[in-house]
Amino acid sequence: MSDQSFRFSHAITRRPGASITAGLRAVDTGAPDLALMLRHHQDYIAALRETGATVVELDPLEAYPDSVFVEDTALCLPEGAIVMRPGAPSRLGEAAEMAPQLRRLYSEVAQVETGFIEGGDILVTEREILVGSSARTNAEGIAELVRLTAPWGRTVREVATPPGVLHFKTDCSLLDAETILATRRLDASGCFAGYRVIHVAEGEEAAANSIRFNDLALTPAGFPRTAEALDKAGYDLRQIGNSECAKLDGGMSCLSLRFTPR
Ligand code: CIR
Repeated sequence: MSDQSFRFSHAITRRPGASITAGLRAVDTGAPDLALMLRHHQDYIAALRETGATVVELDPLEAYPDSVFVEDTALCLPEGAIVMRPGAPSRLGEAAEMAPQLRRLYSEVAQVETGFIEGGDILVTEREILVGSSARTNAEGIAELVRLTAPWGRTVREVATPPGVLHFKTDCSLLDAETILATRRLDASGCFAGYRVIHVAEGEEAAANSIRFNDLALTPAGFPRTAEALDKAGYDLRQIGNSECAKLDGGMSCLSLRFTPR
């Protein structure tokens, strides 16, 4: 089995700007502290670089308060990149800002033309692309994903993001070619049949938004029982502070686009 779903030569990140305080959130738990978020962001980038990858750091986009969460703007596969169409009206324009960056690294950059779809709802495994329908990702957007990836021989499987959960990957992440880290509530839907699933600890649901990036697994700090389980399972962990992004429903996956352009 290949490991292209978690081995990457590149990542793109975008520094948060002062407008981050206007970022979207389901529940208001207070304004994020930009200085602290920037420190966490630097720790995150350092961990990505530690694996030998090239990390492109983009400047803040003050017009788009949520633009630090670059994952939602594109899907990057080895065959090509696809610019998303975010379902949050305040984020729609962010995707167009990412397109020129992708064109620098990819010869093929496609575009979702209709409907809505955000990268946070897409989990790429070795065998398939899982896409969760959600408040941000609708049937038309999913149909576009199918249309654009079919020529690359990719299989798309539609699954459901649990009600009240922002994105599909808010509740799961890929750990290796056959292992998924997930909340019990998402795994209970049966969407991971055929995969090995490691559950986040009870009460540590926010740890499910982690990433496998080359030899490392990046998890949000503050979830000791899940970290212990992952450590025991043999993953090399880096626990990254996420208190400020968490106020805006963001986690490890949201903060980067990860890819190896062919
Ligand atoms: C939003 O609501 O769009 C942002 N505040 C958080 C986006 C998190 N992105 C992700 O999970 N991929």
